[in-house]
Amino acid sequence: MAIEVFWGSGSPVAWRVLLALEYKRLPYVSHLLQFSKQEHKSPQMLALNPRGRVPVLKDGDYVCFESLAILYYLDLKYPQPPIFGRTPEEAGTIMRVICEYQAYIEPRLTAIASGVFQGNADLSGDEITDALRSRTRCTRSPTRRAPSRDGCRSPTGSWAMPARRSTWSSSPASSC
Ligand SMILES: N[C@@H](CCC(=O)N[C@@H](CS)C(=O)NCC(=O)O)C(=O)O
Repeated sequence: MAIEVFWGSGSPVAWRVLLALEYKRLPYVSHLLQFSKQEHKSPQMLALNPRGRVPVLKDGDYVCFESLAILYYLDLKYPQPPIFGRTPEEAGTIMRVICEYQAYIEPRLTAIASGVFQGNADLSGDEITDALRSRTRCTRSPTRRAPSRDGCRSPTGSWAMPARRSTWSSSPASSC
């Protein structure tokens, strides 16, 4: 039975799942739902995901939602090629970047996207600028803090600390 994916246009978390399926070259049936018609809140969809959000993945009788949970499921069920690393060190670094993204970047991106697309940002112009700068710093961090073979120790020897700490810890908005 083919994998089915329920998703919505413009949803980055849904793109995660589509990208993973493409990366793993898994055949799947795509169900593009119309947010404007509230198709993701239909009784059929709420039966799959009571939160009424996408993406949702169905693989035979198994149903999964939450994009990262879906990726994790896919990686265990269809291991090649792996998404979450080939070694414990790679896995640790990948998970660290995911956790940093979720904790420090995503809330700011959501605020920025909300301001840009819906015109209802809670942030002032200065805060948006700071959030954008913060995002840029975080995006660069994985290469700057590449792990050595003995784990997540950075080349400078400090544990997961940024190379130029002063630029990361100067204000609450740049806490990543
Ligand atoms: N943490 C969830 C987020 C899911 C989510 O918020 N999806 C949005 C699209 S990006 C959605 O379905 N929004 C429709 C709604 O809330 O009505 C994940 O990673 O899957």
